[in-house]
Amino acid sequence: MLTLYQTEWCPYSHQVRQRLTELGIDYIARQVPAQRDDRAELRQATGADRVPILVPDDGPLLEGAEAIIRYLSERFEEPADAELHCAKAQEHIPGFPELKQARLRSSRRGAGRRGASASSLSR
Ligand SMILES: N[C@@H](CCC(=O)N[C@@H](CS)C(=O)NCC(=O)O)C(=O)O
Repeated sequence: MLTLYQTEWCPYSHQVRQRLTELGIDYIARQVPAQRDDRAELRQATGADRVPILVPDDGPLLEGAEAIIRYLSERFEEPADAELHCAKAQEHIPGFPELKQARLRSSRRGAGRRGASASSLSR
């Protein structure tokens, strides 16, 4: 199962969670302290102290929304209701400025995808 180090208030983490929702991927959310200086456990586990950080099952960790969203978009199939999740996000979260960024960052989806479905990789 994928592990995402994140905080609820972080807009970059929000972009990643939205993309995980669109792709139908289950994941473990790990909370981190609000202050960067207090993130010793995160530093020890990942070598980094900013969120978001994604730890895949089978490869090196990814840091930052752009790298994570690119990885997810290339690695996992786009489910039939991905666009609907996107539309619902726009409907329920007025503005949702992070969403636009997330869509831009996933624009490479389909290129180099390895053909595994979310369910086969995340369970
Ligand atoms: N370039 C990174 C930025 C990540 C970032 O700035 N995360 C903030 C939270 S929104 C953070 O962890 N800041 C810790 C700090 O600087 O104290 C990305 O796109 O994900």
